[in-house]
Amino acid sequence: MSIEKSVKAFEEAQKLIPGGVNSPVRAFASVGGIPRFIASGEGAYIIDIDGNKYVDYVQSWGPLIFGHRNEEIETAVIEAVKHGLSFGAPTEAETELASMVTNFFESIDKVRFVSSGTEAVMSAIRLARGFTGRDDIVKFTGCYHGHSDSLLVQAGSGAATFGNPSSPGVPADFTKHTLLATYNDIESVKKCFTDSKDIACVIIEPIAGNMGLVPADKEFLAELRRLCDENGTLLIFDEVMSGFRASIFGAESITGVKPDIVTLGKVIGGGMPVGAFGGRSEIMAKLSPEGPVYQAGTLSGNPVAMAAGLAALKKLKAHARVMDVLHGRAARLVDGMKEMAQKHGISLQVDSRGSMFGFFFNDKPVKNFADALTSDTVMFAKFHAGMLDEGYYFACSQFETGFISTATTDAMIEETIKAADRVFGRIK
Ligand code: KE4
Repeated sequence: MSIEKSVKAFEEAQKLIPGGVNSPVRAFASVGGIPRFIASGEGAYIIDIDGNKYVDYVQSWGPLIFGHRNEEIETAVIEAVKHGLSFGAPTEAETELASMVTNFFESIDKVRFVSSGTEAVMSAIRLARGFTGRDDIVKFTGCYHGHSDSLLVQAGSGAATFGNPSSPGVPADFTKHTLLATYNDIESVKKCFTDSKDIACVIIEPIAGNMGLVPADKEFLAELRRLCDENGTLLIFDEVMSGFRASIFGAESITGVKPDIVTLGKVIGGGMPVGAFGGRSEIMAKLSPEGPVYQAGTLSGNPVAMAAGLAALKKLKAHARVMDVLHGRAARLVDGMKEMAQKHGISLQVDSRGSMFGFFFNDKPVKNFADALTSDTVMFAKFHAGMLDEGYYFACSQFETGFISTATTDAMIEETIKAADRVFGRIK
């Protein structure tokens, strides 16, 4: 497989764009090798600028549940473009998409659209602080909620729950209100509530996808809900990735735990830049211009992006059983990969939720970020490179999640498993 055009394109890009990419994970830093520069997508495939074709299990990190260049979404976008790109004024498309989101998510009475998941989460936290009048927030190590300052936090020293900045450029003052807990560990959350009586919200990925795929235990989430209720703290489910990927009715429909605010992104934009946050009417009423909590955006609710999101959600509504089909395929993929790994004496932990799947090169189950970090990232990198050579495009980090689209056929899944067999045989 020749990738000489990507090699040259990467050299050129690095002269003008930091790291040659507009989002760090794309640079292949954790797996090595040269990121493929993509020329086009078609259904389940992406084609790079050297003409190599890959079955795409990244799907733009989640948005493309119907694969690349889905006809209905493409038609809707082209139709919207013919009326203009942006008005900075309300359009009925925003109300229509809001109606779809609130109908799918029982916990959402009202919703505000923004242009990214980061913006959705940043705004949701400000809203939670404004609604409760409190300053502190709790997040979990291993969960990623976008790159707003107060969420770029790493564990502090020792048993301290208050975190430190995880990135230069974030003043300690900006993270001093952020407490860190351990995923699936309710005692660590109780400690946060002991250390602070001023917690506005707890934010969690109920189905974590940014440490690899690590779903929260139902009992843990139920306890989390109880703790938040006891302390007058809001519970935020960050479903930017899992929303409409694990279930079309949200993690609440799987876990039975109802959040106060939900953040969304990816699928609801159909591949265009859209984020959203929503919740109970009394909470959303605090948001400007109805209430005092300020939030704004030039391209929020952009009509072309709304058209793409609407087409995607209309398709999901029309084919409600699609998630069962995708879940079956995701489960088959990871079960097949586990079987092939075992055949070659390789330990692989696998899991799937709806159209999301994950695997760890690890001999123990992964329940939190510390567990995830014990995975064999060297083996992951060899697997990733081997599968690329076989024509399969997996997420370029052990700490990411894979995705199945409606364009990913059963036959492709079987061929992927066979390719994994060959690659495991070469890297063991
Ligand atoms: P964006 O700002 O990237 O649209 O969304 C941030 C975000 C918020 N919450 C969750 C649960 C997320 O997964 C994300 C973004 N996900 C990553 C994938 N790990 C996007 C890929 C990237 O950073 O390039």
